[in-house]
Amino acid sequence: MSGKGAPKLAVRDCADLRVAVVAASWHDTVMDGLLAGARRAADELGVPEPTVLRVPGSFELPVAARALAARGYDAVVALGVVIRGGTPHFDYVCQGVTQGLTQVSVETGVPVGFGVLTCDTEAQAVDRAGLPGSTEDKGHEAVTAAVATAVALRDVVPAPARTGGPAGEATP
Ligand code: DLZ
Repeated sequence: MSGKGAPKLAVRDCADLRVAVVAASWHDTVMDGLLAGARRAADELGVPEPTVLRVPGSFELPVAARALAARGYDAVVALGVVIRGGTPHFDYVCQGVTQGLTQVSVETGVPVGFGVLTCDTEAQAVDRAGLPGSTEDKGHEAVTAAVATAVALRDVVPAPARTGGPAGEATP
């Protein structure tokens, strides 16, 4: 994916939204950039400072996202970076995290921002991590997209109807 064609999102009336970030721990420098971008986006949007939950690797992101989505957060953002190695492991981790996060979002009705970089090289990841010299800022993008989606959903579907219970309580 090229990143060309990204929308300029104007997100309004989100100051009361609660945002949680789940972040993997592999690849320190890139993760620092993604987390900083996520916090910067929350600050620019005017949402309260996000809760941040660290997990070991990207494969653990879905279960953490699921737990937070069930605890009343209006938007959850997943951050991670997976770098291709010499075995098919990369494909399994990427597939697991992508499908897992999609499932969390669809099953709970809570938007999950996808800030997981899946790259061939570390240089590609650095270029997308919102670091000095990076061309893209995927942590920032993921928070903005999740909050924009939460606002869009709130405007058309009141929370209890969306979740089937008290705010944030996901019912199967
Ligand atoms: C095992 C593994 C490898 C090889 N590479 C990465 C990576 O590039 N990025 C990442 O977030 N996690 C990696 N992991 C760890 C897995 O995500 C997971 O934490 C372990 O398989 C334990 O479940």
